[in-house]
Amino acid sequence: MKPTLTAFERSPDRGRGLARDMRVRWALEEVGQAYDVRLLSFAAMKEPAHLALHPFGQIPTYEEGGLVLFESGAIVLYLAQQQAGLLPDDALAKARAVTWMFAALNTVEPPILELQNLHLTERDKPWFAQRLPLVEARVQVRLGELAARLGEADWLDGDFSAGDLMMVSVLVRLKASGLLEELPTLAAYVARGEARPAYQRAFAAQLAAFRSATK
Ligand code: GTB
Repeated sequence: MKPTLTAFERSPDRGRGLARDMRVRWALEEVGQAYDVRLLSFAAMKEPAHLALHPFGQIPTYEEGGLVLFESGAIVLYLAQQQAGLLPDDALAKARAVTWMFAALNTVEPPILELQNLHLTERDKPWFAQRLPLVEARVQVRLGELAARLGEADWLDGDFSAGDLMMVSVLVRLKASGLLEELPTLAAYVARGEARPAYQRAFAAQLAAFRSATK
């Protein structure tokens, strides 16, 4: 059964692949699962039909037969558990890959979100200039720790896994900040993720959706 994903009709990132449907699209491409996409306006996301799928009125959601999932992490984990290609077979290696997924979502993404929200909503506030270096420093601490663990390896724990998919998805949100470039091994890690054919296909699909909505 072909699953259906929801995504922004007109992503505020203008097709730069920063919205959270991108990580699900990437996972679907990695496991070779064809999918449909239902594009939603901001208004439609808050209507009862969508709230029945997503209690917080957000994207992405994932529908497959009678199954409805929300939360990009849960969706990627489900896909990785159902189909080969994103989690190792060995139980302990699998647990470590899942740990990296949680690390991406719970430890690395929050300070990155804080930085993005600061830029988005507090740029005109009198405290912005004082707060910016503090928030950037919190991101830099996490990036430094992550770079130390990655070392010279290609991926976080052996072969590419859903842990790397999630970590790269979180780190790409920093591209405009210049902070990634301070750590060349992390910048190269993100570039390796983006160079994967599955990432490229997912990126192209979400960009095409944005372009067709805005032409
Ligand atoms: N924890 C949830 C998950 O991982 O699925 C978070 C989902 C979420 O935040 N969805 C956002 C959303 O639906 C879109 S991705 N927002 C609308 C709302 O809450 O009303 C977040 C996002 C939005 C825009 C950009 N951008 O423009 O760069 C990047 C990321």
